[in-house]
Amino acid sequence: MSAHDDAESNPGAPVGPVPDGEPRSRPYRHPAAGWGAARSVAEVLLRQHSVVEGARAVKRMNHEDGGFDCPGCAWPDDLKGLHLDICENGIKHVTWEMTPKRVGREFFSAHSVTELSEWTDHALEDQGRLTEPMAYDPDTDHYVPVGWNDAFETVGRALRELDDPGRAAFYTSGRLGNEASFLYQLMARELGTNNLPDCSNMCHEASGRALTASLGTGKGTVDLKDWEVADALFVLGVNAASNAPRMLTPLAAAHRRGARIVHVNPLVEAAATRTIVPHDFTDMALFKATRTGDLNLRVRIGGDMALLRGMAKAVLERSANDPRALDREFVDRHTAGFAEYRAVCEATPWAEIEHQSGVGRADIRRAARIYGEADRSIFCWCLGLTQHEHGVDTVREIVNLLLLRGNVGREGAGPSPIRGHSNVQGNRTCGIDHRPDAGFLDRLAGACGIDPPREPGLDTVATVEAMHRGDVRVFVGMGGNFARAAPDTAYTCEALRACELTVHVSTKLNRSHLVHGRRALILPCLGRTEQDRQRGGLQSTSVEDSMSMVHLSVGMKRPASPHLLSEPAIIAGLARAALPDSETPWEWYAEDYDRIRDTMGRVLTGFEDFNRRVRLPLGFRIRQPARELVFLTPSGRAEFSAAPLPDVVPAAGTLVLGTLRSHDQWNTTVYSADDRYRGIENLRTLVFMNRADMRERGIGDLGPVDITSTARDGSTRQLRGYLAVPYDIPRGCAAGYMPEMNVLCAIGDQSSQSNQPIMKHVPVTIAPSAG
Ligand SMILES: Nc1nc2c(c(=O)[nH]1)N[C@H]1C(S)=C(S)[C@@H](COP(=O)(O)OP(=O)(O)OC[C@H]3O[C@@H](n4cnc5c(=O)[nH]c(N)nc54)[C@H](O)[C@@H]3O)O[C@H]1N2
Ligand SMILES: Nc1nc2c(c(=O)[nH]1)N[C@H]1C(S)=C(S)[C@@H](COP(=O)(O)OP(=O)(O)OC[C@H]3O[C@@H](n4cnc5c(=O)[nH]c(N)nc54)[C@H](O)[C@@H]3O)O[C@H]1N2
Ligand SMILES: [Mo]
Repeated sequence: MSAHDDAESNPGAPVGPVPDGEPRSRPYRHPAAGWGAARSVAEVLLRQHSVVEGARAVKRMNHEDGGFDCPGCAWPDDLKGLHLDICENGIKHVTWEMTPKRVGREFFSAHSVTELSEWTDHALEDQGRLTEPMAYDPDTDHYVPVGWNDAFETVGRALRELDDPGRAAFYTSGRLGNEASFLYQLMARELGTNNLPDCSNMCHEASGRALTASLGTGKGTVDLKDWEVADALFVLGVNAASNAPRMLTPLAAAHRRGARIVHVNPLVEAAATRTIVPHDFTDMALFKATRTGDLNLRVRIGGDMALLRGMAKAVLERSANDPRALDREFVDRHTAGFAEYRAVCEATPWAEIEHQSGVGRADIRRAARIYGEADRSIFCWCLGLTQHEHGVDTVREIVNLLLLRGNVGREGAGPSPIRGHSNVQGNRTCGIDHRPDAGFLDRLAGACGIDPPREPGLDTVATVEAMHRGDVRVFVGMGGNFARAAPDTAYTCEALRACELTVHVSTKLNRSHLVHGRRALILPCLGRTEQDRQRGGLQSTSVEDSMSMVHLSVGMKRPASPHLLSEPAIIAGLARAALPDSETPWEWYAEDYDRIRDTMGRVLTGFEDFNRRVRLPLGFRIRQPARELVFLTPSGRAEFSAAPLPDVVPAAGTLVLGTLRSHDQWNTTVYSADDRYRGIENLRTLVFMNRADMRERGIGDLGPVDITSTARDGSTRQLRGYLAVPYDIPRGCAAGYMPEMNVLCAIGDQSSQSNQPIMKHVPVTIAPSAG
């Protein structure tokens, strides 16, 4: 065993709640959503003692006439405002924030940090909302109350004392509103660093890089109106029923109007078969399910690029007899690199495509036929495609395929990445980016009178490594749960502990508060559901969804505690303390967010007249040049990419493991130990395996196993005593839950194309538990 063995790898305690029954696994045979979802919501409301208020809040969620944006996923709001645009997991998420439970100073004086470290992550968050700023006291090993001004001064002094601003890192989790994001990056850059790691480094970094290289636009080009008219929808590597449940509605609608839907996933997830449309109450009453899939391709983990290339090969083959198979005019007028791409498709043998994708050519041809018969196709994807070494090439392969039939820049067609956190896309738009482009920095300098640094900053993995080396001394986390979310739990925890100061702006207690630097602060903030009153009156913040719609979110609930500050106010306080002579009007900004928006309107492309447009019903859409056939690439055209296929087939005796979410969790927040759509009860420390792979290793149903990962540098990491669940997953593939399995993801194993940690392709061996 290496230094990373289990005792050190586990930061103290399990993530999920202590199950209240025996672990169980049985096939789930019902449609997605419907009454199972309704029951699950009722249970959550009851558990959080918030039936009346929770139900009232749900009615204010995602409403076009004001109301707050669901802090759940980034799926866009229903354009017509016809539906109560909500879902089971959004409701769970909101209720979790709105809980009446509180974590006050008495709680911290009753429990030392060492004691809390033994609690499960679930128990920590379940204590309720944080209520006042707390500072770590090393003498007593307790968090003790601290005033806001003292807290700001602690951070300010630590930042002022650094010999280089690059010794601080400012992490963002994707819930932060646009206005706060803008202030946050302004603070970092005025200090002199681009060290702005964010959760996007772990989810859609590959998508942004790929779309920028291919189309000159780092975002999807379609919106919900396009979803409503597409003839074919391809859904790759996303567990929609759990992670973007509002997508079930357009999927079902698409099927009803005759569109074809193809799912590509090693697992047949709940959204891939049929759903009871979540807010269609007649459907619910009649238990009437709508199909949401025509074809399921069970690709091997990492095999998507080969599958997509196979589809392209089939399209090209067909074009020999049927010229309409290829949109030659589009290719000639708008693209570059077609000849090379065609050559690489022709040169890739079917046998290799089948071997690498794990899908037979007849099925690939079937998918290609659906694509070829559709006038307008949309491809959407999430982490199943991005968290791989070759994530960028795979997303570019999607674009290749779209370009062949001119499926970019017109109605009902195009690439549609499914973003994760509710405002992760907005964070980037507003400057949370460790590799800012020069134009943005120039405009920032002009509008804000600062001299921003030009050299790239650190992303998430690089930040962990720099903290571990002692190069980064101050870590500020604006939301999120860095200790659990980042790869290589043991290493990341060591890195956080090596810091001089760790600061977390949070709504709830989590693991990252307990894995702290020499000094540490917890700064509690308002949640999105809460009223944000500043000197200038009641404030609203804006967010951007997966489809580039920017709109306002207004909290309606009384704050969880009178001592909470808003995120913009906290950033302003930190900035003033760190930059006492700054000419940026930090306090003035925090009094009225319209003022921040006015400045943003001068810096951000597409945000002209921001304050007026964001108040239009449903807000406004940021222009995507590629949608208008304007490609901001070096050639001025959409670029094909002719990358070679990677070898993703596991070596003999090994498996590849993908880490994923259960239905009952939000990233590192785990609500229960159940995973309804996968038929799991009372169990999170599991690994899904193909039955034949289990048999070959002498592993029985729910048998205990040890899972050992081998990193590129040869080091190994292990989880012991997990239970093997036989599952319908391709041979050679295995899957289990994040964040528990982050223990197995080596810090250095990141994609050379995007620097994204490779969280869906971890080489492992699995053997019956040594006991
Ligand atoms: N309720 C809820 N909603 C969420 C979240 C949550 O935790 N809970 N998290 C939010 C965030 S931040 C994000 S980024 C998104 C994440 O949303 P998802 O991307 O859906 O998240 P994962 O659970 O990681 O699931 C990845 C999916 O990819 C599949 N997969 C794994 N490997 C491969 C592969 O090689 N190829 C293909 N084609 N598929 C593969 C898995 O089987 C799974 O269905 O969801 C957001 N929404
Ligand atoms: N192995 C593996 N690891 C992964 C992934 C994977 O698929 N596999 N997915 C990665 C992805 S895509 C992501 S996005 C990351 C998620 O990483 P993070 O975004 O860092 O983690 P979350 O679990 O979403 O953060 C939860 C915490 O956010 C705080 N919070 C909640 N609401 C608010 C708010 O309104 N304001 C503030 N300031 N704080 C708030 C609460 O204190 C809560 O404890 O994990 C990544 N890690
Ligand atoms: Mo994410």
